[in-house]
Amino acid sequence: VKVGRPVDTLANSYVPLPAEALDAESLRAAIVRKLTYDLGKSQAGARDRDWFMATALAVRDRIIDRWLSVTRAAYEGGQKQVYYLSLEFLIGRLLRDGVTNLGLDHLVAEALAPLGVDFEKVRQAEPDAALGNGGLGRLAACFMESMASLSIPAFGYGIRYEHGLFRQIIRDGWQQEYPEDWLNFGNPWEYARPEIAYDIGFGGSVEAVIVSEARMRHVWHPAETVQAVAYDTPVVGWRGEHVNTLRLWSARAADPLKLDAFNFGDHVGALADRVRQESICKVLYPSDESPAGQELRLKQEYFFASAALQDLVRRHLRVYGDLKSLPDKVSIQLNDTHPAIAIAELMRICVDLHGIAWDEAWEITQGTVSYTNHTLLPEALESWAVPLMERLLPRHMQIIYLINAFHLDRIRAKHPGDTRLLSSVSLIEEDHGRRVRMGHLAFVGSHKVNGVSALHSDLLKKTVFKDFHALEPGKVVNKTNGITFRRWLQQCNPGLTGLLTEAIGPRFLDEPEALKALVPLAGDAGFQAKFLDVKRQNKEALAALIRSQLDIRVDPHAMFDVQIKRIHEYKRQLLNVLETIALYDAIRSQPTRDWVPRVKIFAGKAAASYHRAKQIIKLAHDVARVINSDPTVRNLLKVAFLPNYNVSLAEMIVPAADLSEQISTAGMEASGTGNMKLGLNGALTIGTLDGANVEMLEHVGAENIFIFGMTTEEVEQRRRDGIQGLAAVEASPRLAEVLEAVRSGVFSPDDRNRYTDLVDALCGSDYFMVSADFDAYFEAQRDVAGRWAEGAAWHRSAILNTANMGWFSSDRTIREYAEEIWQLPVRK
Ligand code: HBZ
Repeated sequence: VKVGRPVDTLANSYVPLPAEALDAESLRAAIVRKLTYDLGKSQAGARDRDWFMATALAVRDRIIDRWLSVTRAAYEGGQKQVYYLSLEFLIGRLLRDGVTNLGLDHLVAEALAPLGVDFEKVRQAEPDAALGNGGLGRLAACFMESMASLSIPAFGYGIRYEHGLFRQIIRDGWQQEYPEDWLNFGNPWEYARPEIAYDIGFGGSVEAVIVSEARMRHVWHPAETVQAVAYDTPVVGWRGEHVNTLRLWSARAADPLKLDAFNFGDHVGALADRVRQESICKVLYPSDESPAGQELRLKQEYFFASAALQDLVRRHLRVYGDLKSLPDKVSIQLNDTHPAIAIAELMRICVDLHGIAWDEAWEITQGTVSYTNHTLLPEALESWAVPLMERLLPRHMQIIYLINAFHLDRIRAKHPGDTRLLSSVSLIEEDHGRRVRMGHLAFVGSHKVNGVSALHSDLLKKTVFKDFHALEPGKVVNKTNGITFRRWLQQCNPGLTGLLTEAIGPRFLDEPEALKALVPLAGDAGFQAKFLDVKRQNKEALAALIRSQLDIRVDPHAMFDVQIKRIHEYKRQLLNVLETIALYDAIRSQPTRDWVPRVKIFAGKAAASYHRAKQIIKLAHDVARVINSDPTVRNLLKVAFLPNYNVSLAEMIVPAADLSEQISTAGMEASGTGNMKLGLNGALTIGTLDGANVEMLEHVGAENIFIFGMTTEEVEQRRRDGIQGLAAVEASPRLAEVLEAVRSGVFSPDDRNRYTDLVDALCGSDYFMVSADFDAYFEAQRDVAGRWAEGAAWHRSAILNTANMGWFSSDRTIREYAEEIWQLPVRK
């Protein structure tokens, strides 16, 4: 019997699935069995959460056979394996992802309905797994999905944090952080593998054993060991053909308790070591683009990097017998420098544990490892104090010294006497107390280093890695980021997906660039009306959410102007808030003009210790309160800050956005990926020439994007010239008025000095060019309003954004990694 999904949803392949997966009744029976026998609940007493667990377990069963068989086939077939090492995987909810990739979405709803259970409610009962901060972590999640969809055998390695990114609560306009407990009710997607555990050492001493006259062997005797235990989550690719593994490590104390202390009545002391050791995987560091810097963070980094390497080395040895073939069979991708200690660890494994000569070990390491940089912000470049490294990882510190010595020898031989060059490329920074530069270690230990957009990769070569690039031209390459269209179009926007399928057929589901077939429809009034209708429905859903969360009524016919991302000065939410105030002033001074009604929507978290970012959140709330309660503004302007931004909230906002704010200071946003998600869902971008905006401009055409502001070079020049923000303020009566209102306490009558330091900074160095770019931004926003008022012209541009976003699929990105960095054949 031929089984599979109905042919009409298939573009060009026929994917067989197990027979029972196609039948709603047997799926229903399976769900009820899980509810009864795995959860011990009756149907009558089951809540949405229970139905979620039961449904997830039933769906999971349909993944396992494929998972086991493709994992086995990958070894047996001798295929190269990719290992993506990342301290963050911002995966969000997984049920809809699994269900749609298996083609079961309609079936699950059908299975649940007769039970009186609404799939949408069940879906929303899943906690949002926030094992990441922002872009870097979400990219890792998109890449995992794309690798599975392209049938690239891959493991993601990370940490199973008990508490993901904090829950953001806004009290009186201020952000407060509360712990997040995604694991409280169990996690149906993971398989605990208590038998897959590795010892991870810390501290202690290194013994040098003389093996022969010419050889010395180093033995590390750690003072303490913690076990890393594997938890596996299957990652299903599109159409369910391939399944990879996300393996997250949890810390387990080697000795659960000191029995003698316990017996002497010290019940707390008996557990102290255990609590300390297991604290390694307790919580995700909430710092985004600023290094956490503490000892626990370094422990996390080494903990998961070492576990990952032990695991992959063991797997490799089982099949191939020795480590010489590692570069041919394994690619290790470092997601920023957080796992960079893996370079020293792999050297230790090769040299100390397997007796491989240093030079050969170095070839193996460099041939296997590559590194992705995600930010140029100088304060984000990780470094660790040498004394801390010596204490925590004494053998690794020796290895790093040796790597550095050989590295500097090579350079000295080519550039004798160039002390500036030597100190610039040294792995050890000598100026501010001795520190290990993790970016330098990652660069030297990799065969390829990549940036995440064309502009960013270019800037890497000109700034942080300038000297390295001159020494090894060709090592820095570009891999412009992408997003998985399964989650960011098909799942989050079924209305648009249905319309696109009806209009251009289902080919784009497998080949994102086929969205180009929409281009001829962009000017078609009938299609525009349908496109608009889908957008309207998505906006109605978001309006309902805004109403229920914030008690603010917004008109779904108004322009939804959206800025959603981490709160950071360089991302310039402040610029957006100031423009909002200027618009408010303008509406009040000319109330009868034909203003375009707008809703300014913000969402994002600030790092807990980032005072200025929290102050910006407070300002957004102060401004929202004043504007939303001013009757003279009527419905022309509303401001809504949605709390607790996460992947699930993004999935609600992205399909409903009309305008996408991508307004970072030029040269500072490495790529951005929200820009791609919003563009794909038909939002027009207002943005600077920064990150991947530059490439979006090339793809969508200048008529369909609003580019404004200073270029990277102009920003650099203005900083060099030391031009103060005051110059821009004096030249702009509009900005002067806005800043005066903020400074004098118009928005903070309860504390008139609340924003004086903020305004001072904008008049002073204006490092992020908020004042300098203000007028250009204000003008660009008027162009936006003008286009909106034209109606059809806006819809045309919106459709062309969707049509031209195919290139920004993470499938394209992953193909490029596979071809250029991993040297791995990919099915076309
Ligand atoms: O990575 C982001 C970039 O800001 C964003 O432009 C890009 O699209 C995204 C994916 O490539 N970066 C991060 O999320 N985080 C960091 O870059 C980071 C770097 C060092 C740290 C912590 C975070 O110590």
